[in-house]
Amino acid sequence: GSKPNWWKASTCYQIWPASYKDSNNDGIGDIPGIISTLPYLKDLGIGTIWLSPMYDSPQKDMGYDISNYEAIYPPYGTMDDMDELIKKTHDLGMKLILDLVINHTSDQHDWFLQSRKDKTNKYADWYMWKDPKIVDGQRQPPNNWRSIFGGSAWEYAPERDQYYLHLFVPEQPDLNWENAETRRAIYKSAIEFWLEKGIDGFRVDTANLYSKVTSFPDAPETLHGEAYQPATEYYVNGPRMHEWLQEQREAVLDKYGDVFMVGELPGTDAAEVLKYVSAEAREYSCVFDFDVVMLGTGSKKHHVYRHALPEFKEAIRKCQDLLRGTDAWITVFLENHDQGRSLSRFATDKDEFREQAAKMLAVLLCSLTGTLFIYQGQEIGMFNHPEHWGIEDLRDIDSLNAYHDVKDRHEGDELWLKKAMKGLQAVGRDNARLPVQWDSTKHAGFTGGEPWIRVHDDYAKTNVADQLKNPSSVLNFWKKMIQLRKDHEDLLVFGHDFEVWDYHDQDVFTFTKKHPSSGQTLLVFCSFSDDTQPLHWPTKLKTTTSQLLISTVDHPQKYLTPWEARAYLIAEPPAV
Ligand code: TEU
Ligand code: CA
Repeated sequence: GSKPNWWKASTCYQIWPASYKDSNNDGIGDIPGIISTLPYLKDLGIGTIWLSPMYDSPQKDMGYDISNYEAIYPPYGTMDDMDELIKKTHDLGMKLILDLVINHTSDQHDWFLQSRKDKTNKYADWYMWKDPKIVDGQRQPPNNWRSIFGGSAWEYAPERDQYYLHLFVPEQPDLNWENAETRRAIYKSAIEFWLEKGIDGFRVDTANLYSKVTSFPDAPETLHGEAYQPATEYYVNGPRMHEWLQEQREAVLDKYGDVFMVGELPGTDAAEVLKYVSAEAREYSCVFDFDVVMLGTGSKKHHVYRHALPEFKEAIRKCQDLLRGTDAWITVFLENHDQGRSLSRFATDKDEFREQAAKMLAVLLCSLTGTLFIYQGQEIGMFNHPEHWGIEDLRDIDSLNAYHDVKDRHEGDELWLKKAMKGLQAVGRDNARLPVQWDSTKHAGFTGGEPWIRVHDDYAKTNVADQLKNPSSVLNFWKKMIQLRKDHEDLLVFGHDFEVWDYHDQDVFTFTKKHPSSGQTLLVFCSFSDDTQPLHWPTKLKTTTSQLLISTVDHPQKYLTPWEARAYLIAEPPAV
């Protein structure tokens, strides 16, 4: 049909339940806390809420280790709370999507508890079991694959005298998608159970890792001298991915209408992305492409470096260009629960420029084509934790493993530990998982109890309550930008022919894109500089009439002040 998909122009907001809002003062955010803020999200202009895992879980990886798809983690609330959240979200005219984590379960999921018992039970083949490799009479993992969170990707289970595969922590065994019965059980429990309750779709976790190269060859040595090696070529976009996603679409999703499926697609280049998201394939509605958020990262956290602005422009162009001549759809995002804060990583968190920079990033994001995702706290300009925080302030298993990996390999050497902490301060996942700063009272109004993770030192200066009162706050600017995106939907959400005009410029990012039908052009300037910068007005647009659409400053000049952004509407089609 010609009716556009509802999820294309909907602004999405990601909630990380543990750190969002605590309603009963046990120090942990919860579903009633979320419900209490729905009017706030509605008022901000949010159309869709993505709720990170709230399923029952031993919380080895903050709920990405699910022990029961059909139950709620008790500290987050009850199934009644969840039903109420679904209803109230819909009553306010918003949509709700959940996290779909089906590459692996928790080792405490009943399927795995059964599976590990012996080699003959009903669930014996539901996970990826392999015999040990015997080297010099010693038991070894079946191959040298490295877990994404460090160490071997295999864990020994004496009950079966076998190893099972875990791409993440040992408590996250990988499901065996090769088994059709397992796939059917996954669809039923993880997907249909929730679609029956009326949710509107899923953000699909590790959406391209289900299919492994089942001969399980050793990976080549890329981490010099280490026992376990990155093996992504054997499990990212594996041989049967597309077959299974099409099965999932036909057997399950098509029964429920326009279900929004946004896949997380790490380690995948543009050509490969298209196989998942072309409107013909319909495997996913769109995906999170990692070109931008992976900038400056390496295989270890402390390999992080500050990218140059041209690399950032190029990564954004690459994503926007997925639309060129295709029927695909894309997402726009700079933050999620796995990333450092965007202000710190891509702009600046210096005191004097932070507000301007946060508004500039809002202009940038709201000007890009695709479904826009913002992450809790981004709307008030939260930024990374201070450099003086120590390892005892961090909670994330990925961060703790990264730290101990450095500590073990360098025998506790102080300089190495400093380096490890520096990496985590820049890209550690806890940065995004600090409590939302609701007001300037104790613990930032997140909880009346003791928060499960340290509150950012800055909460008295950066919080929702103060920003709601201040018309020129970052929060009110975001609200204005989200509204502008709606008012100019054709151009801002659906515009095409993205073009960068100052590719080599290290200080300013200038781009244009075109309205799908009217001939209008959007021209955007974003400063990434602590200094005043000249405007680079594209020559071919010089003779046309322009109208200022939005600016981050009250009185825009002929030049850009530090971290300023503005957008113009160019009325006529530029003469070629
Ligand atoms: O992340 C998948 C992923 O590829 C991660 O390894 C990511 O690169 C990493 O978090 C960076 O440190 C998803 C979830 O988003 C993440 O939170 C989970 O921990 C992971 O899957 C396992 O479910
Ligand atoms: Ca609570």
